[in-house]
Amino acid sequence: MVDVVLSLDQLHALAVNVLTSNGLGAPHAQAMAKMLVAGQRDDCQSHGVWRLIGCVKTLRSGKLNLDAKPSVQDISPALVKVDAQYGFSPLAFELGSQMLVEKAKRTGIAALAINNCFHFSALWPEIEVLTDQGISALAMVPSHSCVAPAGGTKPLFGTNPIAFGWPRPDGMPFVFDMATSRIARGDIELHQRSGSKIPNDWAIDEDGQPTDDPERALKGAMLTFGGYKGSALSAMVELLAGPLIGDMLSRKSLEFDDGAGVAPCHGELIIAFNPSLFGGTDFVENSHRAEALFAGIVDQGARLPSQRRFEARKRSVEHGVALPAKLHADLLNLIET
Ligand code: NDP
Ligand code: PYC
Repeated sequence: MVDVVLSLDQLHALAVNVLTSNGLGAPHAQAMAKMLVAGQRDDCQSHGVWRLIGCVKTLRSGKLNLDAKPSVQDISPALVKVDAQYGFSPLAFELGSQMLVEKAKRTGIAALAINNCFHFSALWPEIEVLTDQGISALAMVPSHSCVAPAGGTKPLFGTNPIAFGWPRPDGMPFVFDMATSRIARGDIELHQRSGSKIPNDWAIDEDGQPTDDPERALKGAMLTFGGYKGSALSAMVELLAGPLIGDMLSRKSLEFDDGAGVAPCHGELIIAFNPSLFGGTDFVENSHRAEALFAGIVDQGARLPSQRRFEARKRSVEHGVALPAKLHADLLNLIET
């Protein structure tokens, strides 16, 4: 079967149609479609429009507040909280991020804590909203328990991504966005969908043995990246985006799911830094130092994180995106008439 090529506008319209026809309120549908189309556009397959399948399962589960009105609370000069009211996360971020930027610009450092959100997207689209406004940022979320701590064999942590962004004066920002597991769970699910094997160092099966079978990996436990180092970072994500902000650990989020198999519900923490306040009169000099670091990476033939994504973005803006015909058909089938 040949791929189906869609422009980004066509893909956005399809995603909105899938979401609204399944009952999601229009502002949420717009924010979610923007997020998933950005993933597809940047060739981040694990968090692209394939996620609409799980999204619709969540919409139909009765667990999500379809018309949630996120409430933004100005807690202190450096802290804004958004209660997502058990809706999806992208609209909550959109509504809270402007106050986050204003606070970071005034105080030098500020945090946005989002509570009670169903979250299943990549973090770099949020980071780029901040770097576009001259802000450096760090974001993290737990998910559902599916990753064993280093030295253990049972799921405890989520895949718990950490993303970081640094604005650059003349070009795309420096951004990395990575699961603290070996790979995003979405990647294993995509291997399951296509019937292909996975590398046998991504996960262990239910008996604690390495496996190359995505099915068995999903039933067993994923592994952290970098052994005990990734394990410690994953625990940090659980703490900072969980108990610190008054929200669920990945284990609790899975209990809350109660077998429904839908998107994880929990909190998110985003910390924003204003480089011009931190740097003061040395701001320009500090920017040059940052650029020298990036040059030191690329000048030896290494690449910057996000470089692959930015190249994919350029291609997609020019030529649209090619969806496998089966995925396109599956998305059309999700539309309720
Ligand atoms: P990858 O391991 O594919 O990539 C992680 C980061 O490393 C990216 O920024 C990537 O940039 C960069 N990178 C990859 N290869 C290189 C290289 N050779 N040199 C320099 N940089 C490189 O991603 P993950 O599987 O860890 O995560 C994928 C996505 O899943 C993330 O966006 C994450 O937010 C999302 N996720 C979301 C979760 C949630 O609960 N919401 C849970 C877990 C993951 P590039 O993109 O350009 O390749
Ligand atoms: O791919 O690991 C993942 C993931 C978990 C929640 C959303 N994405």
